[in-house]
Parts: sequence; C-alpha cells; structure tokens
Amino acid sequence: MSAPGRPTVVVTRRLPAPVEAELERAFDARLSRDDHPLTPAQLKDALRGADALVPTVSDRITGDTLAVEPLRARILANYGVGFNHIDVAAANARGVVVTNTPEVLTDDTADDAVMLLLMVARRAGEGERHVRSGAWTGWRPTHMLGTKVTGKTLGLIGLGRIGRAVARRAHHGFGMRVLFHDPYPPPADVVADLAAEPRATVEDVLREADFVSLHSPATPETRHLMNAERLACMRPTAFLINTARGDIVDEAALVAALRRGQLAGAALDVYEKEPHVTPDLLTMENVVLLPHLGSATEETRVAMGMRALDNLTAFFAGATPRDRVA
Ligand code: 8YV
Repeated sequence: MSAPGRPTVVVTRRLPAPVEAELERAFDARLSRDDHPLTPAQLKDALRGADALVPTVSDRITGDTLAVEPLRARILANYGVGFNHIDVAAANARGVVVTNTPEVLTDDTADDAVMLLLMVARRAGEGERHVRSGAWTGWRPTHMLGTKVTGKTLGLIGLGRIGRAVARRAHHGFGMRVLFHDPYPPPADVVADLAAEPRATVEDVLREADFVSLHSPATPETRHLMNAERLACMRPTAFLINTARGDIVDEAALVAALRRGQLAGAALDVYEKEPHVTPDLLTMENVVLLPHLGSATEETRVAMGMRALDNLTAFFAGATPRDRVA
C-alpha cells in the first residue's frame, strides 16, 4: 500500500541501488524489475497511472505518447542530460514539466571523449583484438603504428560544459591546440582560460583539425551536421569522435567517407539508431565503437539519479526544479 499523498513515480530502467532505495523512501516508486525499455503502450500506461516518470535515453516519449487520456503525469524527470528522446514541445503543450541531469556527468563524458580520441589515434581497439586473437608475434619497430596526439589540433563542435571539459583535458593534458565552433559561445574569459580559438563555421574547424570531437545537443538543426559535404572537409589524416548523439552524424555518409579515405578513422560512443550499429562500421579496423558509455561510472550514475530525485522532490514541493528544461 502506498502512503497517502506520496506521488507515484514510474522508473523505466534499473537504476543504481542507492538511487532506487532513495526513490522508494521518498515516493511511491514503481521500479523496473526486468530492466527492459518500456513499449510505447507501457509508456502511455505510465503517463496515465503515475504522477511522474523517470525516463532514460531508451524511452521515446513522442507527441503521440503524450496525447494519452487521461494524462496524470505532471513531470518527466529525465535520467540524463540529453533529452532529444522527449518531445518537449508536446510536453509543454500538455503542461508536463521536463527536467534533465546536467553537470554531474560532464567530467565522465569528457573522459570518454578523450579515451576515444586516444583509442582511435593509438589503435587501441585493434591492438587489443590482435593480442586476444593470439596473432601477436612480438614487438617490432614498425608494428601497429598510430598517430601522435600530443601537440596536435583538436576541433570542438560545441563548447558547452562537456566541450569545455574536453578542451581543458586536451590543452592542459596533451598540449593540444584547441579550435571550436559554437553558435552560442561561452564568455570570452572562459574561452581565453582554455586557450581555445573560435572559428566562424563548422567547416573552418574541420579543415584545420587533426581530431574533431562533437559536443552539440541533438536538435533539428544539428541532425546530420556531419553529412557527406562536411565529412569531405576533414583532413584525410584526421579522426572524428562522437560522444554527443548519434543523429548528429550521417552514419551512411561516414561509412562512405571512411571508405574513400576522406578521414583516417572514427571513434563513436553513440549511434543513429541505438543499439543498432551500421554493419559496415563493425568491419572497419580504423573505427572504435563503444556502447554509449559516456556517463557510465558508479559515481556518476548515482549522482544522475540523485539529481533526478532532487528535481522530483522540488517539483512535488511546489518549487521550480533546478534542471527544468521545459
Ligand atoms: C546517459 C547521456 O547514460 O546524459 C546523457 O545525455 O547520453 C548518457 O549520459 C543516458 O542519456 C541516460 O538516459
């Protein structure tokens, strides 16, 4: 029996144990037992039957989902900073508040981008496959040579929180020169601290960079931002890194560009149709593929849950949640 007055909260996926315990303490929490993404029908049931939903990137909450009657849910406390899987305009139109979990995952996602950069430059995935397959015959001066990272030029598409954290690591850790394009750049003192150089267009960054790392939000404007034309602007020796959202890259165009040698390699944490990965990418040795691990540490996944909880608590106390995005 739920205590009277306790809001009912449907949580779509398993969350770290301390977060689930806190959710059960504070709310009438309906936790996921089998950790499967909810079907569209189950999402609609949740919106009809609960006061709040804690969705993740694996739940597509569309205008159709939000058109349910009667609609009981008043807040979608998303577990994650990106919320392109939620039709925010439709939520707004139905008076449903949407929150996300920024900041707590900035460092981990930046670490993930730098890890991918190093992996693809130094052929880490390929090297590991080589050792595990038993093919390694021993050290030799010309074996599996990669690309030097220190002192190279990093081009950032987007200089928000995560882009800046990547810039800090790259500049202070690897002595990299950092270029960026951002239609909404941070204040000049922040840019100066990072020794980052602005460029007027995405293409300007692509032409100069040895490594291009994507840090834009997924919006209709950034969909396929890295299309065939832009991929063709990259240097044939350059690498593309994506820890943002899959649909920022036209995956078919990326395969074609890699085949043509228009860039040297790619390292991806996110995909256009997750968890589906364009099969051609699986066959390419110069491509590093990770399963959307940006924020995947114990510490951060707990912090994300606590942040979603804070948003719920504020909302049900009648305050504006700090991470309200709509
Ligand atoms: C999350 C992410 O794991 O926060 C984001 O936007 O991409 C990841 O850190 C995922 O979104 C959880 O919903």
